[in-house]
Amino acid sequence: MGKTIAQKIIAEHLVSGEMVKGSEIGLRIDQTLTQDATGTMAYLEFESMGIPRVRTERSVAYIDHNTLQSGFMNADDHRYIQTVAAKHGVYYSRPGNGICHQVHYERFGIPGKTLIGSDSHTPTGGGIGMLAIGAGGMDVAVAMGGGAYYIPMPGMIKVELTGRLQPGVSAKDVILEVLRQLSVKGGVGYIVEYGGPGVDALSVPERCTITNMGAELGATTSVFPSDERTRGFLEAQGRADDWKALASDADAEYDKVIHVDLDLLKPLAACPHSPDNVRPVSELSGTKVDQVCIGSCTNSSLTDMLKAASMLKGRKIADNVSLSVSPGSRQVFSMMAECGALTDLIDAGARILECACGPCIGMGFSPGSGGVSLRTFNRNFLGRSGTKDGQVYLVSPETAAASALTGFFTDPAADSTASAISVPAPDISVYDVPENFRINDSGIIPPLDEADAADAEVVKGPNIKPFPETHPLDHVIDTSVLLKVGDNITTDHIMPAGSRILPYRSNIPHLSQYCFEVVDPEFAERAKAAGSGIIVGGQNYGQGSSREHAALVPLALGIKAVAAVSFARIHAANLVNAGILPLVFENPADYEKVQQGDHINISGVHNGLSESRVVMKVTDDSGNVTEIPLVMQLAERQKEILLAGGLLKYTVSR
Ligand code: MIC
Ligand code: SF4
Repeated sequence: MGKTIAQKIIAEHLVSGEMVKGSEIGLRIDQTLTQDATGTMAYLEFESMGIPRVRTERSVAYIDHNTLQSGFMNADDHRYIQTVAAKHGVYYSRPGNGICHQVHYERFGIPGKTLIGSDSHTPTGGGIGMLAIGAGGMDVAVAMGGGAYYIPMPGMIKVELTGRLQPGVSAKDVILEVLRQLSVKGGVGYIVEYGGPGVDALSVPERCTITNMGAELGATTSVFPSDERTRGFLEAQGRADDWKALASDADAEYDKVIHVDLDLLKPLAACPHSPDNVRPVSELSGTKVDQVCIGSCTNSSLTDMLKAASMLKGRKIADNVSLSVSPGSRQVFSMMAECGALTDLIDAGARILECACGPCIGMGFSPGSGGVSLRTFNRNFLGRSGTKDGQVYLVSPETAAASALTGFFTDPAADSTASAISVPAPDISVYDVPENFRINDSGIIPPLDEADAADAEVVKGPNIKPFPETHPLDHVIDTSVLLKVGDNITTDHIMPAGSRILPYRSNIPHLSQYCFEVVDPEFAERAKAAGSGIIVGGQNYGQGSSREHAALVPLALGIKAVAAVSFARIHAANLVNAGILPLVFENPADYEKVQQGDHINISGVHNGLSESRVVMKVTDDSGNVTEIPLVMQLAERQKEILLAGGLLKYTVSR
C-alpha cells in the first residue's frame, strides 16, 4: 500500500511502535523550538536532566510572547533563556526578531524533518513539508536531550483542493472552511494532509496559514507536499540546499477525504467565541467594527502585509476603527519598510506594533467593553483578548483591511461599488519587491561552542521558581470533585494568559491563583483549602494551547485526576507528564451523574492501570452512592510515567 507524506516522514523517524492507527509510536526528533511563555519551564526541565548539550540537529529558543516587559519578570525570563540556550547548544532568537513559527519556517524549517515545539501552532512548519507537532515543555525537554517523542499513531484526513483562490479570497478562508466542515474536534487523532490540483497555486506562506490553524481542528498536525513552490521559497531564503521533494503515493489511503473548491470559496469569519463558528463575511456585513488587528503566526507573512497595505494605500481607516499591524518577523518588517508598504500603513492610520505575538495572546490592545474586534489570528476564545465581553472575529488580512477602511464588516470579494466607501482589491504588484528575501540573521544568536559553554553562567532572576514536585500515582484516590465544567474547555480557561498573568509563566505558585479564573473565580481558593481534588470535564477537555502550565498549576493545587468525556491530545499528554491521571467516562452519559462537591473514591488505581479501567464511587450530598466506570486511554509507557511520578522522574530513572 502506498504512503501519505506524513506516513513517509514517520516511517523514516520511527524508533518504536508500529504504524497502526491509535497505537503509540516513538519518533526521532530532528528539530525543536520553544517560545518564552513555555520555554522557561522547558529549559528548567531540560537542566534538571543534567545533559550538557542538546542532541537535536537544531534547537531554537524564541522570545515572542512576553515582550511587554512591564516589571523585571519578562526581562529576567529572557536573560535566563538566552544564557541557558547559549550554554546548552540552542540558537536564541531575540525579542523583536519575530514570532517563532514565522521565523522558523523562514530560517530553519526543512522539508521531511521532524520538529516539536512547546507551542500548539508548531504545525505551521507543515506548510514547508515538515512533520511539525506541538507538545508540552517536558516532551520538548526530553527531545532536546535526544529522547524520542511519543504520540498515538494518527489517522489521515485528506483535504482535496481544486481550483484557484479568487480575488479577495485568501488562504485564511481555506482553513476557516475546513474548520466549518470538521469543527474544533474534527481533527483529533488525525494528521490533515493537503493535496489536489489546487495546491500548486498556494505559496509557502499561504500554506503555512493553513497548517497553522490546523491546530484549531485539534489535529496532531497538518502537512503540504514539498514541491517547486517550496523549492522556490527556500531558494529565495538562500537555503536551496535544504529542499527535497515530498509527495504522497498515488495509492495512499486516507480515513476521510474532504473537498474545498477554491473557485467557489468566499471570504469567511469565525464568530465569537470559537474558531469553528464560521459564517460568510457577506452575512455579517454592516456590523460595526471597533478594532482591527493584522498579524499573529497565522497571517503575518510579507504577502499578508502587502495585501493589506495595498488596499490601504492612499486611503484612511474609518474614524471608529483602531488598527494594529504586527509583522511576523524582522525579515517581513524590513522588507515592508524597503518597498514602501510600511509608509502606506502608517499613512492610512495603522498603529505599528513590534514583531511579536502581541494582541493575539492578550499582550495589550484589548478591545473596549463589548468591542467588536476583527483579527487575522487563530483563536477567539472567551476572554483571550483581555476583554471578557470582547467580540472577536477571525478573518483574513483582506477582510481585515476592507473592514478597517469602511468601519463595518466588509466582504473584500464583493462588488466594491456597492458600498459607500470604495474598497480596492488587494494588489501586491504595486510594491516593487525583490525576488529574494532580505536575509539578516542578526536577531539570531548562535550558542557558545562546547569549550566556552562549560564555564558559562546561567542567570536566573527571582521570578524563576522551580517547577512543582510531581508524585507517583496514588493507589487510592479519595477526595472530592472540586470543579465540574462543560464541553470544549480550553487551556485558556484552565490557565489564562494576558499581560497581567503571562509575566509569571516561570512562577507556578503565583500563577495558581488564576487557575480557572474565567470559569469560576473561587476555584483556586477552594482547591487550596481542600488540599486535593479532581476535575470533571465534558468533551475535548484542554483544547487549544500546548501550555503545560494547564497541568502544572492544577498539580500545584492538588489535582489528582481529571475525568472527562474526551481530551485534547496535547493536554492529555501534559497531564500524564505532570503525574495527573486522565480518565475517560466509559459511558459518556455518566458525566451527568457526578456533580461538583460530590465525594469520590477510586480504589485499586494501580491494579486498574493494568486493565486500563477503574470504577469511581461517587457520593452526593445526601449520601447516595453511584458507581461510574472510567477508562484510561494510556500507552504502557504512559502508565509507567504515572507510576514513576511524571515524565522527568521517569526519564531520569531510566
Ligand atoms: C497560544 O497561542 O495560546 C500560545 C500562547 O502560543 C500557546 C502557548 C502558551 O500557552 O504559552 C500555544 O498555543 O501553545
Ligand atoms: Fe503567538 Fe498567537 Fe501564534 Fe500563539 S497563536 S504563537 S500567541 S501569535
